[in-house]
Amino acid sequence: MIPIPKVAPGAQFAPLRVPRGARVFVLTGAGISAESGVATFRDAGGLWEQHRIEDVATPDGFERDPRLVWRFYSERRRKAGAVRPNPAHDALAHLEERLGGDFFLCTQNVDPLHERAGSRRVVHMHGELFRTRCSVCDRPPFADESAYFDALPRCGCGALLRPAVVWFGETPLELEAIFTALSACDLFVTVGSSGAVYPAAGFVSHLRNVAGSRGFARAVYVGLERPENAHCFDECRLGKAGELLPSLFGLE
Ligand code: BV8
Ligand code: ZN
Repeated sequence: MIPIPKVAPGAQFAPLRVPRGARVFVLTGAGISAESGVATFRDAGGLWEQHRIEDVATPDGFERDPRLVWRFYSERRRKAGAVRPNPAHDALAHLEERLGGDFFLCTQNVDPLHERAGSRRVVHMHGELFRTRCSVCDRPPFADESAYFDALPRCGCGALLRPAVVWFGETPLELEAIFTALSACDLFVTVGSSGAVYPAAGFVSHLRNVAGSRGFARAVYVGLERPENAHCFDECRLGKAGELLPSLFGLE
């Protein structure tokens, strides 16, 4: 039977019980970085230079107009350079310290805010803004804070360099490790994601089909508005991540 999600302001819920040894999987989306001043997709999506994100963040978009795409990512690099983590990022860095290997942090975000808050094991399933890779050869992706507003960067092999992010139509990174951790977790929390983009938005329904060794995991959403996949969660705790995360986990 499909659980009826409790959707209510976060303040109405008690902290999530996390017994010793419980395995916790947290998936974060653009909403966790919003209070740090990083625009979410739904905010920036339709407005960006009259292009939809789905049009510029694609291999075809890069093929069509690499300069436009590099401007889009260079602008985001410039803005992300100065931003600071907020209490939501700090809360997850603290949780990693407390839970160690029982904690799995997967982010859809390409910003480095989890790392800046002190998180050490962050799975960036959609890649990273401050890394660049070759669009053709298998030279490994490398750290790159540069902005490319004019000249297009090229690899030694002659091909164009591109942001080391996962575009629409491309396969997300580390899916095997993600699904292994998903299948083993006891508590699944999504923070700040509209639930519009797959396969990330489908992680929570994967839980419904796979019972871990201790029965089905509990699934909780934390974010400003009801996500598109709200029906898959046991609870939707509405509010700002920076306000709800610090007291979300009741560690035992
Ligand atoms: C793939 C990196 C095959 C680049 C990104 C038709 C139907 C279903 C699926 C598809 C379809 N057609 C195509 C697809 C597949 C497609 C897809 O899902 N498209 C959508 C548009 C329908 N997906 C793909 O192409 C993916 N690849 O499918 O490959 C495959 C599949 C499985 C296995 C193997 C192969 C690749 C998708 C990755 C694209 N790259 N980012 C970059 O960053 O530039 S996606 C990008 O948008 C983000 O990374 C994120 O994943 C996504 C959505 O963003 P959110 O994080 O959810 O942010 P959003 O703005 O939407 O929402 C913010 C939320 O925060 C809101 O709910 C808001 O209420 C809340 N909020 C705001 N402020 C706060 C807050 N919450 C808390 N506190 C606050 N203060
Ligand atoms: Zn190359």
